[in-house]
Amino acid sequence: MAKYDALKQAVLTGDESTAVAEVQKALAAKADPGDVLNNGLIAGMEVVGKKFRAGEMFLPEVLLSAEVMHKGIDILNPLLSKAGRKGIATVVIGTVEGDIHDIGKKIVALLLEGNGYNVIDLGVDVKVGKFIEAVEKNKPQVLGMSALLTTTMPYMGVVIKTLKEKKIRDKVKVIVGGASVNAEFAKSIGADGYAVEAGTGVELVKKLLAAKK
Ligand code: B1M
Repeated sequence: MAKYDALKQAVLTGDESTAVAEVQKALAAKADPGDVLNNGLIAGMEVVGKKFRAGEMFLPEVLLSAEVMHKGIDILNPLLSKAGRKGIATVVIGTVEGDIHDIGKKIVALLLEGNGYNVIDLGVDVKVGKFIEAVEKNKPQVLGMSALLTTTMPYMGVVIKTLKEKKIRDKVKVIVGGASVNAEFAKSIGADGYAVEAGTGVELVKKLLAAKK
């Protein structure tokens, strides 16, 4: 059996007790928490995404898989954060108003934390006022927005426009992501960057901050 196969299978079948046991077993065997996240939990969720697109899984099953993945992430979270907490820079992140998809955003936030960034996660269905308030109060180097619906992605443009109106657009790099977003759209709304998945999201943040220096 390949590494983390049992964990991936537990995410796929929505088997919480096995998933929790497999995460604990891997950690007890001194596995790297980031490896368990990427090659166990996320890899399992990727299979779920593929099966859903192929019509082989339905929303309630996907939701159950997501919950199981979150239980695993909850165990890994303190270890991931502790491993990399250097506080290189601050990132404020949230899923935009009208959108409650939080799995991808949470993964991006986790990987950023694992890479040493301070992450302030505003959650889901975040209104423009809350984004602005968080930028003004915390003075992050990066603002990240996630949207999974074609109906909610234009809201990212509303936030950027408001940052400009408040004259704080040049104080923060803005990155966007989520299943419905692409590089062309990101450019059209004036974002500084777009990432297709969490790993490239971290690379993008590093690149933008290095260019700022
Ligand atoms: Co929703 N949903 N959903 N859903 N859902 C999608 C997005 C959809 C594509 C499914 C479909 O119809 N094929 C579709 C959107 C269609 C469209 O607009 N084009 C859809 C719809 C229509 C809806 C509802 C409207 C359904 C309804 O009620 N009729 C409704 C909307 C609710 C709302 O938000 N107001 C809805 C509800 C839900 C659930 C609540 C059931 C659940 C969300 C649970 C939760 O998040 N807590 C759900 C789910 C699970 C999905 C799918 C199946 C999976 C999303 C997911 O978690 N993927 C999704 C279909 C799909 O994408 N295949 C679908 C796994 C995750 C790891 O990937 O989120 O893409 P993702 O994140 C990636 C990258 O995109 C990137 O990194 C992540 C990790 O690699 N990334 C970033 C994400 N954010 C980033 C930010 C960055 C950088 C990278 O920088 C800031």
